[in-house]
Amino acid sequence: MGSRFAPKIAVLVSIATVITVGAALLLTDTFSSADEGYPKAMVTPEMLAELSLTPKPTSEALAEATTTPTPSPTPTPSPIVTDFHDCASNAAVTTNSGDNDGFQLNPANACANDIAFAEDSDSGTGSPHKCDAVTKDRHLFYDYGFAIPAGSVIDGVEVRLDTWTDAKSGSSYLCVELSWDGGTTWTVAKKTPHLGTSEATYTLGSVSDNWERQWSADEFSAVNFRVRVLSRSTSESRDFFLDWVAVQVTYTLP
Ligand SMILES: [Ca+2]
Ligand SMILES: [Ca+2]
Ligand SMILES: [Ca+2]
Repeated sequence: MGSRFAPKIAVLVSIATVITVGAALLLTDTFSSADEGYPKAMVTPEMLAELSLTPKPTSEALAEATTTPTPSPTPTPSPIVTDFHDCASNAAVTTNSGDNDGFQLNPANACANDIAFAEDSDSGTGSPHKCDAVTKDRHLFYDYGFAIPAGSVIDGVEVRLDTWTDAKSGSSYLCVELSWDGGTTWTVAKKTPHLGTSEATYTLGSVSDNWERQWSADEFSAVNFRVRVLSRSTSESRDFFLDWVAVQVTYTLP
């Protein structure tokens, strides 16, 4: 009987030996090759299967995915500023305007920002000292070359005056009125502070100042839009100089 089972026992002993040696080698590898003396992590097939599973979406994530996104609000169009435009035409007002010759010397010089200027010499004939007086000179400037798209909302109009006088006495200033119908009807007047004896820049109106009326785009055409500049002073010997009368419009596209 002992001889009958001897080969099987030998096989079992061999298997046990292999297992023992294998375990010893594994332990040796585990503890001898770890960098800091820690054992290598053992990853089981179950752990691998767990790692490779696609995570189930949570109910919150599903709700998020199926919610219709909120549409972005339509952006408000930004106002457009034309920059200051030069005039291309001018004309003295020849009735009810003091000497009735406006800026009689080189009036077109007021249509460009440079060293050349227009002059209204010894303006007017007397009081009262206010914008709507008919005793002082007036001059029209127009044809500003605006091309504002129809339907635009006009946000503001600015008139820039580069101007000065020959002396400080006379509390001199300039008034400006605007027309939208070729000179038939005029806005309220705005005026500069008292002028000095060297060139200074004054801006009447602002990017949000409509001069007390609602404008339409076509009212800035060469035919319709007019600037009227009025020289005012308590002195009849005052000379007014005007380098530039420019207009800038701020508008918003429809
Ligand atoms: Ca004059
Ligand atoms: Ca200037
Ligand atoms: Ca000029």
